[in-house]
Amino acid sequence: MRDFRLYAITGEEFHPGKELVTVMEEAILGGADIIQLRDKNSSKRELLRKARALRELTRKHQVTFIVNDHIDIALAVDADGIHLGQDDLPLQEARKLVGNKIIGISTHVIGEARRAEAEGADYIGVGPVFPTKSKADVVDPVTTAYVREAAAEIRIPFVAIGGIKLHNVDEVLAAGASRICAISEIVGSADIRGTCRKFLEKMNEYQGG
Ligand code: TZP
Ligand code: MG
Repeated sequence: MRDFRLYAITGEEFHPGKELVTVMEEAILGGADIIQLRDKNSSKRELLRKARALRELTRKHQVTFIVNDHIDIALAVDADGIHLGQDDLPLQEARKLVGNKIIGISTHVIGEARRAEAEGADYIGVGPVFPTKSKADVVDPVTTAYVREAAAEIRIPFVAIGGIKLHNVDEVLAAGASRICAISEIVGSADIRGTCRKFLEKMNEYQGG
């Protein structure tokens, strides 16, 4: 897959009164290079409409577009890939459906990361690093200890996620993450572009970019 650094996920509850596409375009203009449609509430028709709009946006800006959970929607709009959790369709089954599209897998412990890598995931999520209000199912924060483990061992790209803010991202970068994902800190920001740029500046500090 095309590599990425700043992963922005949709979270419409964090930007009441602002359009989804406008918000995600701001993130892209700030430097987000991969966008995920994550929406646990909409109907299939509504999801399809949003996915089409975001596919158009991400094509225009040539950034990667991932759909969370819904393989059918990802295929319908020709997204670049899908993102699946530990309770979603298993990776090997998903692979049969999506062919060589990107498959990302959420992981919470190193064993899940190892399995995802062995089964051919294109990238993994590592988190939630910190407490987060953006995820309904209760998973205890994995802390930066898991980021360190992933950095030491996992060879496919991994992205740190969960409660990551401008004020704590240094800890995550110091633990070895080179890709960062956020929902609320990005889409809930009054200055989305500026927030994304600041994330990237911090990443550059650690990575000598
Ligand atoms: N997976 C692990 S944590 C999380 C997801 C989808 C939510 C991250 O949201 P936020 O607002 O960046 O904490
Ligand atoms: Mg899922």
